[in-house]
Amino acid sequence: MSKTFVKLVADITKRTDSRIVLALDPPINPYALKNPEERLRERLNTAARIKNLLAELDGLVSGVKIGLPLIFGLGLDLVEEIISTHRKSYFFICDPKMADIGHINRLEAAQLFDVGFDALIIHAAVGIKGGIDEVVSLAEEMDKGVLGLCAMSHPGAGEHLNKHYNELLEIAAKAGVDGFVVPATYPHLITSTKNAYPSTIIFSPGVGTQGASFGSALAAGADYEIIGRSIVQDPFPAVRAREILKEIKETGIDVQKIALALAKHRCVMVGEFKLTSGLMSPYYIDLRATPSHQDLFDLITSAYVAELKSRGISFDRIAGVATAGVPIGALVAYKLNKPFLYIRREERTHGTKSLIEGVINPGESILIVDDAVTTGGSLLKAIEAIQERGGRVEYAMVLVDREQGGAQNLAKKGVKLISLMTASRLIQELYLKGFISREDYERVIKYIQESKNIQS
Ligand code: BMP
Repeated sequence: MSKTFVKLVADITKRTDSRIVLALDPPINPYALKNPEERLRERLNTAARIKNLLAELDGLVSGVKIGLPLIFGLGLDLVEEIISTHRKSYFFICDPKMADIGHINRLEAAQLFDVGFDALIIHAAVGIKGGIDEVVSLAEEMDKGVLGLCAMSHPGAGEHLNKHYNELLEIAAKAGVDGFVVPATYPHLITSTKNAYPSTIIFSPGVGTQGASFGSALAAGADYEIIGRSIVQDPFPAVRAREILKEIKETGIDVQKIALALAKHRCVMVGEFKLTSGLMSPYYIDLRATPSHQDLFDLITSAYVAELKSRGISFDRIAGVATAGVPIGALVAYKLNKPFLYIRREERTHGTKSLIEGVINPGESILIVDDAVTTGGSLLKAIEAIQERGGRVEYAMVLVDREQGGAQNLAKKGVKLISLMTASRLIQELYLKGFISREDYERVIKYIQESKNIQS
């Protein structure tokens, strides 16, 4: 156990208040260039870009994890330079996923610790004796940390590695590691690990690009989320990191309680369903019946109210979108002491032929409320109807974002989507609480991921 590493992690986190560890895996392959000068230039340019990136992300992420692609690409001298430039801002973890005999592990570890890494990751599967033990003893001599990899995030990890999770966790713990690497895509493993070893730090990869939602591993019990491509490959990494931090904080609402109540009252189901759009979906969210369950209805409408208050959003009226958005919007408006109107599904065939029932005065700011958003079609129709009556729409609010392009489509119209949870997060909760099987969980998450790709 390295008190220094644990303290370093705690000190930096105190300053940044960020539970993100950046996985620094930029695409690099200088060996594709055959001219030595070009190769060197490529390395120096990459190192300079990384230093700029780390300067930009200062205060937004707490740790940086560097893996073999970057070490191969830059060489350890340049990695050492990067670490020493940013030593005060981050803790640095090396991720060689070590898995050799102890003697070799120790040779590798000595070099990695000497260039400045604060901790490294080793596969628990190599076992303690003549495996992890040599690294842990070296780490103790050099006052560094060791993290035990006990499961992995990709689907194939379920074929063998993750089946042995409990044994591997016990090995890592007995070896005296300072932290565990546990995948966000298998959230029940995080929860059981935290229960068994509450004081050992858990680092969870697999959020963002690999499918688990931001904040979901933390909610399951992890201490840090390891995030790579979602930040590194974004054209504006610092802006993206800020958004992700916000998203992580937003998961602070009673997602667990709401998810449980939704499942109990069968307002969310897993199976085969036809959506309003005609598309098929392996899960279904239907909040039309929520007013029949007072506990759930109160929980949901209170969550809308709390979120609006905490964001300090101001508006003149609330418009509910038929069908489920009408009772929810009406109660939220009542709780906030605001006037209410609603948007019909179809125009009236007589009288005004309007979609809108209620009053809008020209120039007023209208908050739209619905239960869930898929691609944003119904919300866009509502926005248009409100604008035709002279109203302004800055925000639309839903309980669940099905992550199929709704937020992006609204943004194109200048409207910001506020969602209390993503569908991935909801499905994760159902899985953790035993409402759905591992197979169903994987099927739904895969569907959500694939529909996202279709949209983008
Ligand atoms: P990304 O957010 O781009 O998917 O990156 C995840 C990072 O976490 C990568 O550096 C990868 O090597 C690492 N990782 C993982 O994805 N799954 C695991 O099970 C263990 C890991 O270390």
